[in-house]
Amino acid sequence: MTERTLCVVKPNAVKDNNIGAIIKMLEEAGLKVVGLKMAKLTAEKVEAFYAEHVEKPFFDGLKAFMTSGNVVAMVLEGDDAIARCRKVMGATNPENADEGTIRKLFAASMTENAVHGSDSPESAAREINFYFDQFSIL
Ligand code: IDP
Ligand code: MG
Repeated sequence: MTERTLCVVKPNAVKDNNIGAIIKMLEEAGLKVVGLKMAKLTAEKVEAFYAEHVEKPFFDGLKAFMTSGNVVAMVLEGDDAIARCRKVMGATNPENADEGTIRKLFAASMTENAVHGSDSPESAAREINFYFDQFSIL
């Protein structure tokens, strides 16, 4: 089923000049970029985006990391885009990520794990709306 997902290149991967490599991997997996922007998140934005994680012990570190530099957000479209994107991303903990995945190649740690990808149709809709208005998506 054709669907859309939100993928975010996190600050470590932007700093390491891996934006292009990451988009290339997603495109080669059959995903189409239909929205794209660079942004710098505030603490308030990170708290809103990661609302389900604010009480977690790792949240302060996640917030410091996600506000430490620029991110690149994109809307990806394709067959089973949500699962497809997460497969290319690899496991949350890069130590558990499969060879050839984005996180295996470009993550620095569990927190600095290079990319975000929506995990359900509901999150995808909310997260796309978080970064993009209707006039900036194809
Ligand atoms: P996901 O990004 O693979 O969907 P989530 O569990 O939704 O993983 O966690 C969101 C983000 O929070 C992760 O991508 C990672 O950056 C960070 N994170 C999650 N769990 C931990 C942890 O146990 N230690 C440090 N950072 C974590
Ligand atoms: Mg998640």
